Amino acid sequence: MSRFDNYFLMKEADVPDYVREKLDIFAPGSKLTVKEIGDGNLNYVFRVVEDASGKSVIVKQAGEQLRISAEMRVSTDRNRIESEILILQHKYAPGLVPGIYRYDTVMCACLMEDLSDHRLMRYALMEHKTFPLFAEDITTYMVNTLLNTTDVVMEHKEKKALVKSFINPELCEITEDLIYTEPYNDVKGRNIVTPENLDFLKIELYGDKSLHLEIAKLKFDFMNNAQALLHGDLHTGSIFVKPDSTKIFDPEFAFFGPMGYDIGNVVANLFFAWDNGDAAGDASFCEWALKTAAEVIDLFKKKFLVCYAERVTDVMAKTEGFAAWYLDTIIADTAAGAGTELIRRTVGMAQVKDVTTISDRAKRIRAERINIVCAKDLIMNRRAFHTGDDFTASFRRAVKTVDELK
Ligand code: SR1
Ligand code: MG
Repeated sequence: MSRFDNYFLMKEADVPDYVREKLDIFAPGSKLTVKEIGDGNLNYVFRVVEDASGKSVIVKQAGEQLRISAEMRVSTDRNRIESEILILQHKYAPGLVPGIYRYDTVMCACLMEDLSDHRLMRYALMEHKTFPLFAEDITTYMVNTLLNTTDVVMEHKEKKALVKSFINPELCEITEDLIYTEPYNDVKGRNIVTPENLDFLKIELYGDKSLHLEIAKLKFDFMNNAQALLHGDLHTGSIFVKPDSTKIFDPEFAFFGPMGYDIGNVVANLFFAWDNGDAAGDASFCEWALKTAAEVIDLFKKKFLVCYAERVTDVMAKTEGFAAWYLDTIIADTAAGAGTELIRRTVGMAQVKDVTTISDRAKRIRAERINIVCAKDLIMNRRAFHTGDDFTASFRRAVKTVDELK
């Protein structure tokens, strides 16, 4: 019998006993220091350090209520999903995800590698730090984790079994609501709108019926196109960086969906980094952010085609012309994924600090409008996006449009 045989939400004081019970890495009786360092909207994250040796481990536990809102309750099974996908991704993208030492479906917690020598990418970007390896690393991660879990590569019955084990209905419902519904109608009254932009958003989002039609199509594609095993929440708060290393973590929204959703999230979050850099007048950082966004698209395409040729197993997927057609649909989905992320982080309940910390009112209003104008182009004209330059040209056009409207 152990006090960890039944679920409860741990406090810092519970964690040393928990870690000693689950892992054998600390010396018996040694002093362990625990700090809760969670920064996301959902979970509790404890860093445990053995004072004498400096050895450390992370314990991540899913609470029954979300940190962002006590009224929102989401299955704690998300911790199993996160642990299992990280174990799988470690196989496909070694070195690019944290190691999982153990996970526990009773306490809904996992014990994982401590990456405290890295920084959360969003915060580093908000200091306008640049990461030359990022486009290479994130595209290797995306091609390897996404393409290898499609029916193009994976044996079809094995893939269907994986689809089943990564059914993630409650976390998907959050996405269906926050990304594909509420930004367009505020149906649950949870949107957060900068008051000076309310009239603009009423016209551009709430009142635009042709936009609603495209979002409806995208919503049902997100829900029904089990193309690949997605990270599901691939923003810069789900990425740790240091100059020579990138680690992608926090895939609790994982499920089988359209891969452009992940790729588009990365691109949109580089645009948020631009917003912050531009408000601070850091032109060279802004150029890096856009150049990197373009490289993410172009490197993804290049590596995708190489990996496709090496790994394709399905006979029909080897048909001449199919790989290029399939990739083109992924890039259109990427444009849509970038657009929906730009919109939901501007009006939805979960926003991004890159934009919300812009203290100059006029600059923040401008940044939000640029994001919305670019987003609509990305969504409405998604099939016209093919190259990295197409994406950054859209963003630059949005800047010009908003500045000319002033
Ligand atoms: C209620 S959860 C809000 C957001 O936080 C997560 O990180 C996801 O991005 C989700 O949409
Ligand atoms: Mg998260």
